[in-house]
Amino acid sequence: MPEMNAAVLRSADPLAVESVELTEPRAGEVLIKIAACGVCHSDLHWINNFRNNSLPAGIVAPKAAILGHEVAGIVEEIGPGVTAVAPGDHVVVGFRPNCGGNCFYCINGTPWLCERPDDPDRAYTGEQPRISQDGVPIMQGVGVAGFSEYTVMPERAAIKIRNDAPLETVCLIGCAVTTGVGAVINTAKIQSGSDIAVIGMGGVGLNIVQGARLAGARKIIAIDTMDNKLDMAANFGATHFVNASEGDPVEKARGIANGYIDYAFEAIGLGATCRQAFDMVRDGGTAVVVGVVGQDITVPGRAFLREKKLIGSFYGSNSLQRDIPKLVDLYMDGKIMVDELISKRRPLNEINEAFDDMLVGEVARSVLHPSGI
Ligand code: CXF
Ligand code: ZN
Repeated sequence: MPEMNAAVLRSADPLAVESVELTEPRAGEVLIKIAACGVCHSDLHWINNFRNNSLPAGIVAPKAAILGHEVAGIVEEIGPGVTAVAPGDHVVVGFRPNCGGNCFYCINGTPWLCERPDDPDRAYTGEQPRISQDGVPIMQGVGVAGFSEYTVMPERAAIKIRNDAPLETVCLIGCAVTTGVGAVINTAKIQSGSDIAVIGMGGVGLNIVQGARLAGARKIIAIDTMDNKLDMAANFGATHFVNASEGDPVEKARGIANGYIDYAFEAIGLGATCRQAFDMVRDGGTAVVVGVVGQDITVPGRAFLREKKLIGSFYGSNSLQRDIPKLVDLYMDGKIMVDELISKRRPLNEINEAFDDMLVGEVARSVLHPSGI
């Protein structure tokens, strides 16, 4: 069994780079050498949940986990029967692969909700790892184990991209870009000329902003408590700015759009900010929850008499095989910005510093370079 380095999470601080073992790719799987992995807020949620023993229902926390799900790399080896990619192909990894037509959701054109009937051991959503240490399995967080030199994934998660695209940048298309741009284009399907608001200018929020620009929104109102993040939003296409620590953001945003915000996107993951998104949209308007919300969301029932809508968006309602190569092309054509999301690059052994930066709100995204390619 090949050995590699990976940043391993255990219940005590800090994460540590350790040697672990990886299985050879089985039928339908590929081994990917990881060039770059973005550090996402969901990884931090995972760390907190892991330490508080509050992982999603049904997941039993093992002793250790490897996080990281915003990955680009090069296919090194393929298992029996693989046809989608070949060794040497450049890939962006989709963290929630779909079965491609064997479940209710894929048959009905909603592959981002795939139930993975072909993955009975739930190998790629973290429960059944392909990585171990001294024979003891290590959980793979969201399923990709991107904070490692290599990962093993099903071929349908390894999305082949053009090989002139810089892996060190397009890794962000594995999560933040797809989630944010997709929320606007695929989930909300906003009409051009819409007035929209976005709450939270992290990696996902900035991508919602640029998705709205791409879709031809008129007013794009960026909302955050930090001025440095609002400055970044201007670069991504926001037209108006609300510092939520100075007065009521609902009132301010509504004032900017004369009371008629068509769509408000929540990209933080708090019940209170979801409520703000719902309150600020006009009658008939839509609040889109993009953040990962662990709490209940309470909204006034009477608003539904005015046809207000509250909807969810998961992974940008994306179809990996269609949307990832498309987003790479949009980036290569200069139509979406990705380099500007990356505030810092670090080697794998600086992973704790990357999380420290995230906590103080200093970076939109840090990118780790686990294998030196
Ligand atoms: C998350 C969404 C909830 C499951 C884990 C991944 N998305 C992006 O970070
Ligand atoms: Zn993510």
